[in-house]
Amino acid sequence: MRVAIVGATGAVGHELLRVLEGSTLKTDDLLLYASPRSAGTTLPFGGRELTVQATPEGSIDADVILASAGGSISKALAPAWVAGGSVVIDNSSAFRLDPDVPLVVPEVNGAAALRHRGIIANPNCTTAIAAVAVAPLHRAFGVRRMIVSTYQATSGAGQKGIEELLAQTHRVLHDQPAQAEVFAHPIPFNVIPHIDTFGENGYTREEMKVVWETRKILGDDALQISCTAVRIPTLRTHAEAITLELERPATPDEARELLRQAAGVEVRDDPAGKLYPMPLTATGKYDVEVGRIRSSLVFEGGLDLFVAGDQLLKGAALNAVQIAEYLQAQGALRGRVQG
Ligand code: A2P
Ligand code: 11C
Repeated sequence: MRVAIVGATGAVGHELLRVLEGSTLKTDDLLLYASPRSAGTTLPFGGRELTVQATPEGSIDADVILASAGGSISKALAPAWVAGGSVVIDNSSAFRLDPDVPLVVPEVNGAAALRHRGIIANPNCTTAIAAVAVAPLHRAFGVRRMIVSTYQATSGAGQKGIEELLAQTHRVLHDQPAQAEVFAHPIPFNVIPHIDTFGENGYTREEMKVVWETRKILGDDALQISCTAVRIPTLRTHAEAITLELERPATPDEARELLRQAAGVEVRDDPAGKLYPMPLTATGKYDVEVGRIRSSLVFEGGLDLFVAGDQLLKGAALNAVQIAEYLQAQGALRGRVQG
């Protein structure tokens, strides 16, 4: 099984390497690609140093390509990768809404991955993290309306987002002005209700991704969703407050019990013991933390909850590797090197 990572030097790329090291995906050979700027640098994997190469224009000789170098690279190169016989698991938004491309969170709709025609899309991080928590509730109680407010980490903007938070915080603490480059405004000690571009309806593209992608993953076009996406000065975990109107009423106890059984979820819900989801505790964790589960004061029989998930893991690298693991477990990924 030969696996390639395109965008290996980025924030998600680094996590792909770490997740692959602990993965059940049998990787005999790993190829690393990035921009020409990174060609010749090395990254550690399995006790060895692997050399990064410039991403080629055409096909890549790999069974699986994990792509995380941005939408324009995926759009331009994925067709050649597929033509060359690779299965592409793409972390960008380039193909997510394409009807021929499955959009997959394995705990929720893993079987959809089997219908791929070469490309499988990894969802937007905010969407994937919410879907892990909401899908079991949707299955049991039927979510009719969903209102989401997000608290999104700087890693959502890649390595440069993390670096801007750290460098600017240092500057502010030393009484120097913070110049925003990656974000629309200085991020230290601020919250910015602006992620991606604004659309004609007043919502940002990030907010509309939550709407469009959640419907596709849950397979429910009737689901009504509204999102306010906010950037906050944290490193790499997205948190989300979620309100659900349900078709069949649920108590918080029923929801907690259901979520305790759900794959990919850690119920962390003991307010008296100061136990609830937080970026500090969810960072580095594979499971999405869910807590503050309570009855909605607005929607009778509905629920309010708070969710925190590592944006680079479940929101990106982990989910991508889990898709490959799922395909392999289903016998749908045949490596060139058998054994
Ligand atoms: P590089 O580090 O050489 O710039 P992040 O999301 O953290 O910003 O990472 C983006 C990833 O995409 C990096 O690995 C980056 O490589 C890679 N990348 C950026 N531009 C290109 C390009 N033109 N071709 C291939 N990879 C690219
Ligand atoms: C952010 N959620 O936090 C974005 C990053 O659709 O893959 C991921 C964008 C995407 O900035």
